[in-house]
Amino acid sequence: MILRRSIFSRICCVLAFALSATLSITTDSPQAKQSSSSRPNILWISAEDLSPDLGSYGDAYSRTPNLDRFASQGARYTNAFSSAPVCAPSRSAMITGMYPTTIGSLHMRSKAVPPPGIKAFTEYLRAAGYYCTNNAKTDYNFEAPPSNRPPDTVWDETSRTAHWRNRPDKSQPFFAVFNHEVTHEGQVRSDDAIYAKNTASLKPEEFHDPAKAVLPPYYPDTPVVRKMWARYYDLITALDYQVEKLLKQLEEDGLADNTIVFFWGDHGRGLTRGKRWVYDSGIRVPLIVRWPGKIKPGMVDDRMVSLMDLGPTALSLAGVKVPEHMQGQAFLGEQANPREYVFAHRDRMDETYDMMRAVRDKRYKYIKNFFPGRPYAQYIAYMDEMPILKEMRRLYKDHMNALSPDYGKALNDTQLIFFKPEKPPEELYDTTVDPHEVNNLAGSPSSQEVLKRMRAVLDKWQKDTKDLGLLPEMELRERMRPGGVWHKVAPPVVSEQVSGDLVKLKIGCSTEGSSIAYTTGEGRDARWKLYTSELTLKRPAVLRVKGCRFGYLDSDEVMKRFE
Ligand SMILES: [Ca+2]
Repeated sequence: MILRRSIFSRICCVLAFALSATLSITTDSPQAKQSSSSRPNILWISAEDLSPDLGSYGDAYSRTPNLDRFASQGARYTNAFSSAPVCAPSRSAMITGMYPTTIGSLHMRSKAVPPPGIKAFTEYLRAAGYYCTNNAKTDYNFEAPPSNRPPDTVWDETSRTAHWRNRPDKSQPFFAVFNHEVTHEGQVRSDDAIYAKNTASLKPEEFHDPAKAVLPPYYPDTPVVRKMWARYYDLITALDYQVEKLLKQLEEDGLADNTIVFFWGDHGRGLTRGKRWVYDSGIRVPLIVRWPGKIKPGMVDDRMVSLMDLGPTALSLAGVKVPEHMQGQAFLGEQANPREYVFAHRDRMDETYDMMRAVRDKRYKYIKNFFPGRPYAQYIAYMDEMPILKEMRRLYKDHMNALSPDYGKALNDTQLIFFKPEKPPEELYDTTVDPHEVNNLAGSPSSQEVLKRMRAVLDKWQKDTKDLGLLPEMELRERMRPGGVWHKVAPPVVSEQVSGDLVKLKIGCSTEGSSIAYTTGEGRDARWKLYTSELTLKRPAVLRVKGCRFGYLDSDEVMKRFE
């Protein structure tokens, strides 16, 4: 325990130190004055719970004409992975550029407190003069009550109306995110009315025929499974229409040539043995990047990319130095720094504990199961709502019940893997010949060399990145937020210097790792900006400031009136 405690506090110290060196970017930004014309806009189009089940990725069942055309205009990444197979941990990695296992956001929905100075990468973009919008999901695993929204230092706008079109100065470069929820697991299994609404844009011939579905070998072939599979693909076609609408808006605004567009899924498909597992079905995602004049149209890029690299890549493209503490690595722009492996983790999912770690190179996947005594198919209330899983559990019951006519034959050996009472401690798959990861090579004599290499890589990564997974969650929580009491950022201190009509203002905050938001507007709809350097206001004026930090309550607001 003492050893673990010291490791955690050491991480905090190291990160705090690393950040004190990079904080100058946030507190003083010469880039902000730079001309915007040379700086590209960046647009992220993300989709929920989406594997690379698109026509451009060679899936003949999928109807995605607009995304396929978009892919033909840019680069399609064939080895892109999320760092976790579920929303909140994956999104915590994406927004900070850090491994959730390092900063404590590894458990699904945990309201973690990251070490000081772990900021949203968008703060560095805002400091450099970008207008940053998010429409609309956040789910970063750090949000504070009562609003459960990220601090006002993170985005210029985050809402269902957030849009690059709202920026007051149209010459300001923007970074805009639009997250599409239509493919989320909850939509796949929604009732018929919601499903009909979600797929209203599809023509009758665009719906997917369940009879023609190509199912993974670990699913039983039944009408229920085929129906869910086809519905997921119908929703992908609905997504395809939504993406097209957004790309058209970019063209209407004359911005397509100076905007780098990223399309990606936040983790793998929201179907059984996909989402929540570190198999490729849970972590491999589509990633398409269109960069006019720079990326050759229609190219295929097979470099290893993690979604946590997206933030550093945005910084690299915007000409902002990637902070040294960030574990994500840019894959485009001047600071591109390619990686050989991606890593993934699975920890508590809702109410159910498990712990898996995975490392993937272009060919092999190695998985270490830290709780081999627990079955894959542990009950998780929300996950168990999925009709495919209900069907599989029904068949497994028949398979095991000697009184059933299907005793011993309801599921085949591949379909039974998911229901094994225990897991192997290690799994190794050759994804080039076994893309569904059902043939575990960990015990195969001819695979021992690969197994040793991958095991050593994972072990080193866990040590290097100070993996917090073995710490009981209650202890982790107690360290992050003793007694369950939320930390609150100290109120910022404003120092002023009046000369004639003008007031010069410097703002500081004593809470380590905090950022400062300010506005000169009054009322609830005031637009909060990120404070980066000395302000000059003309009297009469109002200044409102507050201190913010991920995992903390905002400070009390400080208001000054200059008559
Ligand atoms: Ca998701």
